Amino acid sequence: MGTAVTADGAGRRELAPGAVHVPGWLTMAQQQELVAACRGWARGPAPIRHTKLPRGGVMSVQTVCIGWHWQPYAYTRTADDVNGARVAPFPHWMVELGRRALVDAYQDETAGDGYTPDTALINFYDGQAKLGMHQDKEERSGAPVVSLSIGDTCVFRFGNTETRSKPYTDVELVSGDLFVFGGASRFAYHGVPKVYPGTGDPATGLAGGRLNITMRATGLNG
Ligand code: MD6
Ligand code: FE
Repeated sequence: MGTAVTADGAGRRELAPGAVHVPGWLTMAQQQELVAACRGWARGPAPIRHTKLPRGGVMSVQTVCIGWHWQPYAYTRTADDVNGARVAPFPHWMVELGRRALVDAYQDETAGDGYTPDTALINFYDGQAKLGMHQDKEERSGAPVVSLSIGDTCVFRFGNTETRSKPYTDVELVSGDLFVFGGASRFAYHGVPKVYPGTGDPATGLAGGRLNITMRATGLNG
């Protein structure tokens, strides 16, 4: 992966303590590399699928995991609700990308020190896919979540830590944007109520749809 470019002052915004949006953080080359990597993981060892929900439904978003496999509501090393395969390892280049994300989001050269994400959920949105308000709380670590968006623009709804309803702030996440969820915002509710089809640049390698990568530290061993 190339070097992260961030023009400070070019729209970096702290929505709440620890929750930072950095527009245009990924270069086109980085977006292309991420799309290619995600395309590979989507094929296997545990193929991308619509995650089954405990009450019998399925998510409209399609998800593939690396490092650890997430299904509602636990992490395992094997994709037991897909094909039982052990998921692909979490690559070191993505650890480094996550560390650079924290440095740039928090404008602090030391913010990435000691950050070792060990899983990523890779979400793909096509058609009418969306994601309801939720907290990411299966991790036994309060380390930040680093979110990267590629492809179609979406509305990202950033809420509060108490309830899945108002108050919340809607932000548009555009291809290349970084969003870091840490500190006092780590367990805030959030969701994706809308994706705008056809707004992404096919030059990323994504002909359509929206890709979102969230890296996390699970706090699990083994
Ligand atoms: C998405 N993102 O942007 C879904 N979770 O498609 C998330 O659910 C998310 O962006 C935790 C932290 C950042 C996120
Ligand atoms: Fe989430």
